Amino acid sequence: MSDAPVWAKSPDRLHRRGATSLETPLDALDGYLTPADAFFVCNVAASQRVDPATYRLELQGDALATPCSLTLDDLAALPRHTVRSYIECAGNQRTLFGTVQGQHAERDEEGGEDVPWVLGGIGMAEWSGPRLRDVLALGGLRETARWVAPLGLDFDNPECPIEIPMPVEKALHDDTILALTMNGQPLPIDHGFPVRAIVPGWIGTYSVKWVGQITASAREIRNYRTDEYYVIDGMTVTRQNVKSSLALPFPATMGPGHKRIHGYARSPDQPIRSVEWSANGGKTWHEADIISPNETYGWVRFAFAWKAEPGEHRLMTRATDEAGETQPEVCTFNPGTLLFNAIIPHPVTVV
Ligand SMILES: Nc1nc2c(c(=O)[nH]1)N[C@H]1C(S)=C(S)[C@@H](COP(=O)(O)O)O[C@H]1N2
Ligand SMILES: [Mo]
Repeated sequence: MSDAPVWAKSPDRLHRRGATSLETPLDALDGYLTPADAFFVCNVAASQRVDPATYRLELQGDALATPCSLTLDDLAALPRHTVRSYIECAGNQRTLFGTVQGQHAERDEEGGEDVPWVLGGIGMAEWSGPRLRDVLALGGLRETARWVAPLGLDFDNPECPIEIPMPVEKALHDDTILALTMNGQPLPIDHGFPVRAIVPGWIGTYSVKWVGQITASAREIRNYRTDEYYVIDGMTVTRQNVKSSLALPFPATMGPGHKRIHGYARSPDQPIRSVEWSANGGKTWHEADIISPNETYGWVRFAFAWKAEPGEHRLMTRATDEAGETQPEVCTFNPGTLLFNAIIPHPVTVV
């Protein structure tokens, strides 16, 4: 690795997780979109520094009739599409398998590092840039195309090329874009400057940062992440699942009195129908208020009033999306500790 600092932004507002990742303290957020300086970072190595002047996006592969090399101006000249989407690491909340369910990962040193996320391996932003399908059209995408794999320029990593193949249907989806901006500003270095993929609803790893090459092929493109790492029961994980979590430290401590408790709930591809909360172990549930936009691909911010009385409490929340998908009481364990989405009994001590 070079001598450049691991992150371009200050890590001070975030929790360090492993050598190269940063977790958002959800309790420090007060709105719908996550500001870039508070947005979590899930990096396999140091953030890549890319020179925009010499940057090229190489389009290649047997499913392109006219492979080509594009500049940033070429990308910026295409019609822009804006998507408000959260990105959540597949391993977000993985430590809760241990702290809530008493289950511990069986794989440690082998393969990639399991980032020890608590609640904040997630962020919500407005992304804008050309649709991936319009970019692929410049390379003359053939009917034979089955797989499309963006490649990250952060080659100086211990794992492998970060080249994440997705089926062509997802690559051609209306809302799959190559983002040039985040929350109306050029992409920050830590979030993929100058170009990143945004693959809404799918686990964060598909949203490849610092994209320098895209391969389109009739043949399956293999990668460690999709073959081995992000796998449950032999199946590659793609879609996220329905979750809710409180915007409180885990565990939380607070003084007594009337409180307004906040949190975030999300479904990968549906608006949220309801968020319920319980302070008595799930015997009775009450409706929380949704106090933000409620959009496909977005999370929602919710709030409820709770009278904090001295003692030990467990506050639970349960989200249900418009399709009726809801959170389980227990999340089935998987050795990769991925996709933890059980109802969380959030420990709160009132002193
Ligand atoms: N090139 C590259 N892209 C990457 C990664 C990476 O390490 N290198 N990490 C992925 C993972 S695992 C996640 S969860 C998201 C996180 O996006 P963020 O760092 O902008 O929050 O980026 C993805 N894209
Ligand atoms: Mo991740």
